[in-house]
Amino acid sequence: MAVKSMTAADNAAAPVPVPLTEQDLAVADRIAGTSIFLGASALLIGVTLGVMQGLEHVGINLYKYVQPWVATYYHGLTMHGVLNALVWTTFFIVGFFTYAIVRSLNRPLRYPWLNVLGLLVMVIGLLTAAVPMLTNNASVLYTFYPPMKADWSCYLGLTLVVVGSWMAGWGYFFTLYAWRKEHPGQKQPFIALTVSITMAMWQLATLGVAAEILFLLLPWSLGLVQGTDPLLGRTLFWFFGHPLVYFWLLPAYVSWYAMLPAQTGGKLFSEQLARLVFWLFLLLSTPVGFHHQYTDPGIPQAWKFLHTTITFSLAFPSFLTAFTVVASLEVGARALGGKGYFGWIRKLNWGNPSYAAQNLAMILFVFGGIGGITNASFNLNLAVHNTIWIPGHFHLTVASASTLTFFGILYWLAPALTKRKLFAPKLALAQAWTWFIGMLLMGNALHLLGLHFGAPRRTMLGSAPYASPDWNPFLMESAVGVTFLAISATLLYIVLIGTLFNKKSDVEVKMPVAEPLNPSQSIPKWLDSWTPWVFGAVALVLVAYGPMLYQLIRDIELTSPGWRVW
Ligand code: HAS
Ligand code: CU
Repeated sequence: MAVKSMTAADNAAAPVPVPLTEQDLAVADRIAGTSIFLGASALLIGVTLGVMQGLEHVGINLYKYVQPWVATYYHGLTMHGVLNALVWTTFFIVGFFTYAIVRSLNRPLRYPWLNVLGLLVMVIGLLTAAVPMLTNNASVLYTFYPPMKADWSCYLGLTLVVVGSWMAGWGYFFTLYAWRKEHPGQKQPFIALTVSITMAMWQLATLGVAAEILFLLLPWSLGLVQGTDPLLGRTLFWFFGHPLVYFWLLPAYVSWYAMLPAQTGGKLFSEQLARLVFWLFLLLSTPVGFHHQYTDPGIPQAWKFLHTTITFSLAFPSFLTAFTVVASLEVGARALGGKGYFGWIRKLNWGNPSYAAQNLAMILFVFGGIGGITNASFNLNLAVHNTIWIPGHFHLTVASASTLTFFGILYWLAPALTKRKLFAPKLALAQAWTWFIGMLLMGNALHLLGLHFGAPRRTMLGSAPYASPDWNPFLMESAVGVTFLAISATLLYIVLIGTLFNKKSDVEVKMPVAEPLNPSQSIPKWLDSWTPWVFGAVALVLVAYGPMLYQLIRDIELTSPGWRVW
């Protein structure tokens, strides 16, 4: 059944659509610009620390130059993970989505104050968490596993960042809801829908970390209870931790499906498939957290196996994405005269930094994705878990598929927000390629170090007494990659700061929007309605987590004392 068309009666009852004025756009863009600016500032510190870590592994110790700001390797590693993986991503995504949803719906935010408040709460949270982190009172890494114990203000700050991002999501839901009332019977615009699905997934996922912090970590760090239960803490964390990675990925997918084809003359190959992909992510993203806990005792194998099975189902929408997005780009390249099985690839818009960055991100994700499937394979996981293979995996995913795509988005979004020309597009292109080469080298080296030698993750390898000389070629390969990344990050900030101060552009930069290849293709109702997917997602979480969580909570033992291991 296709989405029903509007009837005269529907139309008469519907509220009049609210027009989008320049002032409405200015409000949304100010939220977007502030959020992205803060995210990019966090990333600047985060990547600098990353370069220091990479060079430490080949014995170049830069930490002595940054005392006391970065007291130890682990102090730096914590800030690296939090600033890059949590702060940069969340602030960028909220900014990008706020910009995109009003354009997609051609309607102002329903409650702009809610989105402003959301950003404010995120900023207060960031500042609250920054104090203990900068002062080395929360060096518990970005996963903050108990029984390592941080200062309470760190947990509170992170909670506020999450609550602020919830508010941003509520702001989008109200806006989409208002649009639906005003447009009865019309299918929801693709970008607004996928932005909202991503945020709905995020609401469900973050319940895990909210419960972990509110019921376990905060009372414990405040001294209200004496001990904690690490297994319950980790379980609640990974309830959130896996869908967190899709919160990073889906904004990139929004761009790959709905924007990138337009940047190379392509069309969205199948809107039906694209919608199905996002609904599947809502359905399947959360009940898979045990694939991070294969080696945890106390969780029966059967539950781990169930999560393995759901994880493999969850790889399916990414396979669909590989097919649909590549087809969407190929349409464009062939229209420009591209020929042959692979010859068309040359006709893609490689000269445009925004396009090139995102296509390079996709290529790195092929390797990141394959590594993910390896990780998920229960017994193969034993060979790589807690080795530096895992940082190899996540630098090809969050630091490449997501982050390099976000850079590509910034190359049109920064000019759109600032109304200034992109500064030095050639440097931007060089930035994309150096990031690509850097991540390729570092990613390859870290995977091999983990797999062949069992080199551990979260470790100062440069001063590890057990490090064997056999590791050196790979550590060197990684250091060369890190050097490329350092150059790339420098170029990024030259381009971004240059754009901020560049002359005003006379050409207005707009959000690229890919047209569907087959506009007459109707969207079945089940691909446009929320109810089955939301209920399905909640039900699956109850089935896949409910009994285990019940058991862990029933048998809770708040006996583990807190550790300050730094
Ligand atoms: Fe993962 C650990 C499994 C995807 C991030 N993952 C991590 C950690 C992070 C992370 C941060 O099962 C470390 C957490 C920690 O600190 O402990 N991951 C998976 C699986 C997938 C996956 C099955 N991960 C991601 C994404 C991330 C991310 C996405 C961030 C954005 N991951 C795991 C597991 C662990 C794990 C275990 C725990 C390991 C352990 O032992 O601790 C899947 O979603 C991957 C599916 C993806 C694909 C690729 C599709 C390719 C596409 C591109 C097409 C482009 C083409 C090129 C063809 C199947 C869509 C076109 C070229 C042209 C020229 C046109
Ligand atoms: Cu995962």
